[in-house]
Amino acid sequence: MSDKKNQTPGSVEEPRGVSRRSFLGTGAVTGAVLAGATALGAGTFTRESWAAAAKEAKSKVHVGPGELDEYYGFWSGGHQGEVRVLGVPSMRELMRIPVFNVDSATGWGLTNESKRILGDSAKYQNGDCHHPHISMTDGKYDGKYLFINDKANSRVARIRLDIMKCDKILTVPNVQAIHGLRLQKVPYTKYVFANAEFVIPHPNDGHTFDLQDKNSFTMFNAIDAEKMEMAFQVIVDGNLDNSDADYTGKYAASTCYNSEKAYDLGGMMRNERDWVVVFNIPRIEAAIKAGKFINLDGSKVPVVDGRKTDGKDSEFTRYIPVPKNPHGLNTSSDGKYFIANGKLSPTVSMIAIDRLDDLFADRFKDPREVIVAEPELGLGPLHTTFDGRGNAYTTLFIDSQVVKWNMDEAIRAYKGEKVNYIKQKLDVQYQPGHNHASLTETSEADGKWLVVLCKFSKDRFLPTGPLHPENDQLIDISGEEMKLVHDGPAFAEPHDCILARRDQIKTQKIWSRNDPFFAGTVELAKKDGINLETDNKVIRDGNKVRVYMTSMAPAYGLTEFTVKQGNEVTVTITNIDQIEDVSHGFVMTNHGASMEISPQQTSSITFTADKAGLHWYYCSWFCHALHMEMVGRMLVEKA
Ligand code: RUQ
Ligand code: CUA
Ligand code: CA
Repeated sequence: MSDKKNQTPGSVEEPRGVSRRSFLGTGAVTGAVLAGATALGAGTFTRESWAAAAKEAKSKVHVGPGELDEYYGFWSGGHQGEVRVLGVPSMRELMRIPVFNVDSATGWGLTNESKRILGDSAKYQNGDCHHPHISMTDGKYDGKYLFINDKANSRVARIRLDIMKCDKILTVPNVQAIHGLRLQKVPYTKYVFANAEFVIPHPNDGHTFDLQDKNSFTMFNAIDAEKMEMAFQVIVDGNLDNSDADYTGKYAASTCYNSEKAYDLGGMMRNERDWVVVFNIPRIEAAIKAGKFINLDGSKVPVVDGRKTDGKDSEFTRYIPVPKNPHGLNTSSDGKYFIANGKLSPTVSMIAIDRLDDLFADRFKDPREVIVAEPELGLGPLHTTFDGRGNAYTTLFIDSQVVKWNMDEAIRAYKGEKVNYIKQKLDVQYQPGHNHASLTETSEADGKWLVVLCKFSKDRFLPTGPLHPENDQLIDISGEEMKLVHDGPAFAEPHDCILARRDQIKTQKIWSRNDPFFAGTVELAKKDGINLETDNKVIRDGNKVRVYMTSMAPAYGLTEFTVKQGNEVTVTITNIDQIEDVSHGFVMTNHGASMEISPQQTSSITFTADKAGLHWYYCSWFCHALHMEMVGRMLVEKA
């Protein structure tokens, strides 16, 4: 039966005659299983509030044709493996940056340049991105790099924001599943901090499968952000989920949901409290400098042991008990608190960063003395973000809400004062994971926009079969009241996103001829005595044939080349167009070869000419009125 009352203005008939409430009922199963909750917070949204929000949306979100957005948004592409670039507040998708996936349009994963960057891990064609973060100087985005994790194959990638291409990928050794990822904020992003989630035996060679073995553990990882090499690893108790760094450059903190080191659901929920582990970066650096480290399982990376021994803390870490299976870990933009989100507890735990020196100096009897508040917010708190005005916004997965609360008032309430720190609860659609306010990870948090990344969209969009899009919602937080202004369907699954002011990102209009992105290819051409900007030549080297040509709209420098059947052919093309936006492509039909060649770029791709006969190649980016005519032939002679 159609339930018109609960429809979004402008939406179509309820799909398949199922009411919104019954959709919500289905969703409740997920939440109920997690926390033993009996009902999903269906909320109190009405047709009237949606209508009001929709009206608001028109004025706030509308970015007219030809107008530019105020913010860049970088979205994780989840297990699709890419990074997406959006304009905010319009939520228009501007670009996709392939990273851990294979991309037909740009040739990522197919070209020699991308394979060089992918390195040994080019054999994996999947990835699972969660956490995109922009490099910082003095606690502000410097616009240089964006880093992102790959949970699936334990990698970390770096994207150069001037060209919006991935330029480095590192596989973290001796761990499984890089999940939480955050950057050092101060004095600059020297380290990328990356949590490896799963506990594994060391060496992981089948000698044991026992997670309680003393050599079964996971590690906290620090990566040199400029070199994209491992800096150090820290062995920890329990597992690691999310993390963040502080505004002094001294501490990083991570949540652990599996302090039990269990291998099953029941086991992982056994303890009422798990913990936040805090890392003392200067102490770790000092130990490594003094040579006090070990190497693990054949790797050269310095490793220190941050586990407790006989209940005694190591010099590198402190474990702060917090309830229960905590998930997100967020540093408040005022630099004062690490906030651990309770997930199976309705609370978040506020850790005072200015008490951590005393904690490491062992001045407290109980490590929980660093906790200054533990406000109760609702069911399933996952992540918290900040508006720079003293308010925090926490997603409640099970309640399907975002709760706005005041940090100072939560601290006063913890001391026993009667204050209501909760300012507003806003229904979101549905089951939110991450949320992210504009500039929230920096000291410049400006409290304008909040993106809430909902895991379920249910009935918010036209139905697309059993697989639904996610729903990334845009909320105006500039006033006292949060207002939902936009629904944005997204493909699997943008766990997290980050917003930067548009003036913080500076991009190149066309490639520089000496860009390191294709320097390896330029180097090889030099060995063949080729001038890439002028030469159109075929070099024969035994079974290998290297074809060099230019491209300028609407023609390739070579419209024909001949090889022998079975030859390994490398086609290297330099786009000598200087005009912004005149990208060419190269596709060799029936050979699985495709690549982008943007203005002043050199791109190359290698394939086997295994079929005798004539094979057309063509330009794949519409570059000119005569784009269809931008073709050539590969003539393959019978072996
Ligand atoms: S985690 S939904 Cu992969 Cu960022 Cu929290
Ligand atoms: Cu060049 Cu189309
Ligand atoms: Ca647990």
